[in-house]
Amino acid sequence: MNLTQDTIARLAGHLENAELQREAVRKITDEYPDMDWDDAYAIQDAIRARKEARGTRIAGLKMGLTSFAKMRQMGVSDPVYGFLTDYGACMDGAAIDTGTLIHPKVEAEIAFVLKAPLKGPGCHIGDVLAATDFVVPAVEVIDSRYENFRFDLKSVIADNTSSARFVVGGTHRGAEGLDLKNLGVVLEKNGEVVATAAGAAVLGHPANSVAMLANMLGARGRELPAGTFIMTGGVTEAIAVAAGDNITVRYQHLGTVSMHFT
Ligand code: 0L1
Ligand code: MG
Repeated sequence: MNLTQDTIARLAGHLENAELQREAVRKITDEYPDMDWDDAYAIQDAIRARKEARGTRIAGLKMGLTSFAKMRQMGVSDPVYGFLTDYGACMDGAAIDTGTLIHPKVEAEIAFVLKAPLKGPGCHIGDVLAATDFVVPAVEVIDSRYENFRFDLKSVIADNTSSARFVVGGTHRGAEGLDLKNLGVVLEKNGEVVATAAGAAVLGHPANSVAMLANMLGARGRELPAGTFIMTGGVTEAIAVAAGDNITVRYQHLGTVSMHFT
């Protein structure tokens, strides 16, 4: 690690204030070009600790930048992980207030809930499918705290991978008998199809994203407990939304998820 504990705590406060006050800031690597991956996750952990100390519950975990479409869109090359908050959870059909966000975008995702713990290293798709209780369709609303979504991977990890809101659909299915690799997803904005994809867009199969998360956490001595809700990353590029927009995502075999932005 290259940053001191004081600097990590200060940057965590800086980025969390940007979220809470809805004010975009410059990417933190401009000021700290030498920060490393451990520094970046330490800042994310410090943001999580600040929220938990104020009573926020962690609703699950997320993988980000898991599709080639997203990596290309953001000009980065590796997946990242972050956490989801209880106040970020929105019901299917919810009205989401853009006044509480900076510059939201939506991503269609496939989420997993575990019935058994998973711990890396060495976790693979077979382990994930055996440990999966069910899968559900979900839409993530990301909202980078950085000006114009201008960031690099370390800055984005520190900013809890742009996590803001998420909407979970009501149709849950066991993974057995579901062809998650070929599962089709159609994203509509205001009634027009703006993106289409299949589950394979996420690392070849969305269960690979869960395995990668278990392995990334395992490298830090952590595991995924039974019951964890995990969003596996956008199958398409992220779509910008503004007040007045309606989003509906149709998932083959898993129903629809929709929301309205006010
Ligand atoms: O969930 C994601 O893929 C978001 C990762 C962070 C990058 C972004 O804000 O698009
Ligand atoms: Mg996402």
